[in-house]
Amino acid sequence: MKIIAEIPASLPHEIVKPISRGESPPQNPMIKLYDHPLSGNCYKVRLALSQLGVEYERINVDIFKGEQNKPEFIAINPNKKIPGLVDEDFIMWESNAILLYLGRKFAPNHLYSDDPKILGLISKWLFFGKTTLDPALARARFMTRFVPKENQNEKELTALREAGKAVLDILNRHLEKNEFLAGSYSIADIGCYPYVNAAEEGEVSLSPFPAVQNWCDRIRSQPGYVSMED
Ligand SMILES: N[C@@H](CCC(=O)N[C@@H](CS)C(=O)NCC(=O)O)C(=O)O
Repeated sequence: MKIIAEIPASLPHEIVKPISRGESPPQNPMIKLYDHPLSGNCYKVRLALSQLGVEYERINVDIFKGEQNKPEFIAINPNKKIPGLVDEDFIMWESNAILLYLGRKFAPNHLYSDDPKILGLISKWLFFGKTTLDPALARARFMTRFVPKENQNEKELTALREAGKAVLDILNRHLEKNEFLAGSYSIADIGCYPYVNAAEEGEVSLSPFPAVQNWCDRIRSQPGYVSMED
């Protein structure tokens, strides 16, 4: 399989070294992550790479300048969205699929399991994340934070915030009885955390959901945790 994986010269990039200096899996050549600091979908991949102890190359795609629409990026993701991940001659896009790929690639590790039931639970929450959670909470955050007030659609925003609360209610009920989404801490939590943690940027309060707040605190205390801003 031969695939283009050249870094477009126009995109700034840096090497990110893992915080935790445990057993690092061999990485040659280095994984490349096409990324943006304000993207929750990219952040979940950065968080997973950090907690897996993987060194990687972080390449900034300025989505606010439309760099995701350049031919060199479309060659990586024809859907014109970040994150994109290039591992030697293998390309991945779709953030939660990337989490599954990284979890399996670096197995065994504490974030992933091949046990059919655990993998089923992990997949369930990652699919819920993509089909239900992110479309409500990520979209509410995007509309509130990045769309100028005069272009915001209040009716749509209200519906998104209500959908976001319904998602948080589902999570809260689960987390009242469970420390993490799929048993122990896993890529399922990493996949769902970024837009829950950023819910208030979309004016969806976390206060009515204490079990969700405690879960966010538990995630922040996991080894190798990095924040969205790191
Ligand atoms: N389902 C995709 C969504 C990716 C996505 O929406 N990325 C945003 C940034 S968070 C993006 O690239 N937006 C630019 C655009 O849509 O033009 C995933 O999970 O990877």
